Amino acid sequence: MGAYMVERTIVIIKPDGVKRGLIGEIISRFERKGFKIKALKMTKLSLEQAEKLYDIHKGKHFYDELVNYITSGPVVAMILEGSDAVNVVRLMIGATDGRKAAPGTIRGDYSLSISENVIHAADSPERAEYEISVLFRPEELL
Ligand code: FUP
Repeated sequence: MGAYMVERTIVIIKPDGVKRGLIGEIISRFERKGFKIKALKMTKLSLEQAEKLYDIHKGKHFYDELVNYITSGPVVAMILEGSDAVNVVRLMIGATDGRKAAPGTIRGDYSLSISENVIHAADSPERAEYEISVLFRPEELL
């Protein structure tokens, strides 16, 4: 029910996606879908940024591996804007485990792993704003 809202979300192409040369492919999918790219950069996450990004997973068995992994190499972070952006981007990236993600989704097409699953995207509008504040400085936003 109700009208769809134009919202923004954050996507991070993870170190495996960058190393494997999937940056262009992934950005292209979001552009063709109709999202506006509102910010875009390649960066390497500090330990502090990684711990903030994954604060909700602290204490879980995979937390240390997760933080080590996301800080292991460059990532590409972008802010996308469009109708119902958070949900639509989550549909486009697919289930967490690349083996279970539907074909046609980014993880479904490019990953066979739960930890090296190519891409991260915020799972709520509130979380998107928080993660944007972790990855981007105010002057980097349009
Ligand atoms: P998602 O929102 O699909 O990225 O998935 P989660 O928030 O559940 O998990 C965040 C990240 O933790 C995943 F991208 C990969 C990693 N993870 C593991 O490495 N092992 C697990 O069992 C679950 C998640």
